[in-house]
Amino acid sequence: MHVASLKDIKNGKVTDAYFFRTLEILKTKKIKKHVKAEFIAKNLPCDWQWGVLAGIEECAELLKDLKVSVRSMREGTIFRPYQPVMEIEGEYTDFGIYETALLGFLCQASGIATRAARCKKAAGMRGVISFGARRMHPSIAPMIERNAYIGGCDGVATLKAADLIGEKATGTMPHTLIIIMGDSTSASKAFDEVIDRNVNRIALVDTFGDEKFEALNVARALGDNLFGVRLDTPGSRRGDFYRILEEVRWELNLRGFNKIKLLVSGGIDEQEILKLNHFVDAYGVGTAISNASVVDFSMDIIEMDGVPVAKRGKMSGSKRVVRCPECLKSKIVPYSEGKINCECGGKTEDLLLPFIVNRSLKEPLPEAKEIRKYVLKQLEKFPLDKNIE
Ligand code: PCP
Repeated sequence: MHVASLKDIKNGKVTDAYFFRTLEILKTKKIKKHVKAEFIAKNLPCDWQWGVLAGIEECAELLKDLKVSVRSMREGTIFRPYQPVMEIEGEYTDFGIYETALLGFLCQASGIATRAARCKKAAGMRGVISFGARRMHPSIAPMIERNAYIGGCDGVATLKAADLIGEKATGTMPHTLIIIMGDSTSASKAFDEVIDRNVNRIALVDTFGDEKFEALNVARALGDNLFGVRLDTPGSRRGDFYRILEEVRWELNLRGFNKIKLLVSGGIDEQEILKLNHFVDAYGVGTAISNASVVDFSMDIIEMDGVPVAKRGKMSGSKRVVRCPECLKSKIVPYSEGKINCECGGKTEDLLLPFIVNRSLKEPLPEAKEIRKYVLKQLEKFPLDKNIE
């Protein structure tokens, strides 16, 4: 398989060669520099106003064995452009070759978690299920879905990812089952007879016939056993999806099937969700999350032998990021700055906290469920696209 193992990563096999050459030069010239290097994103994809930090748990896996001290934002922290999300302190030659891998962990995971959070913010209490593993290399499916979950998705579709987050895999039924069984009603009946009763019965109603008639057929066939219907209407037939959903909802309600939920999938993202929320109870989101734009983090030295130094375009010196828990306004200040109160009168809290000290984690790593809760809590106060700062 064309993928690197954790052993490859730890052995620096996925490091850009020029970091190795830098190491070779410094070692040959016996140059030892004690540095602080910070990770920031100068901007976010698609004009996002905020990002969700993810990938920290995998960074810990790499950093915990090195002679470094690390300050980091908690995984799941909502951050802004230019805010340092992690800072490594130590001999540059002890961690420099891991820049490629550390950035890879943060950039992709944070893009996925942020897109998931945006979809969840748009959907509110409605369900958002990660359906996108099939769009990416299977070896990273657990990473994709774990970060979709901590970003706010209510469920994941693949077994390995479900194990990773300590949840049951979620899903409905594929078109394949309807094609093999002949129609939605036969497929739904078979599903109802065979599948564990704890699995919601969600019938797919767009394979052969019109969604509203298929939905009525399976509703009459399964009665109270039917939890919901999924519409994955092909693009060529999708037309005005809002009106199709309105019709399906109307026809089901007219015949007393008010409890039956409507789920949609196929080309769904936060904008589609905002359009369809009036009728939809849950969304299956694939490509928009699994193929989310990466967050363009970079790692740069900002202090050397205790002296602030940075390349052009970067602010030198070690920093703190403080945020007011009341109004969630945040600020970047020099590390040496004293207590900071928020203009709203609130006491600010530090977001960049000691994470690894003397080769050990300051605190045990949080479970995925806990990180998700933390993200959802913050999301209550962060609008989708308006800047509250
Ligand atoms: C797809 C499948 C994916 C959905 C759509 C994600 O339907 O259900 O999970 O789509 P997206 O990437 O556009 O968000 P099909 O390809 O019809 O597959 P199936 O019959 O297996 O449901």
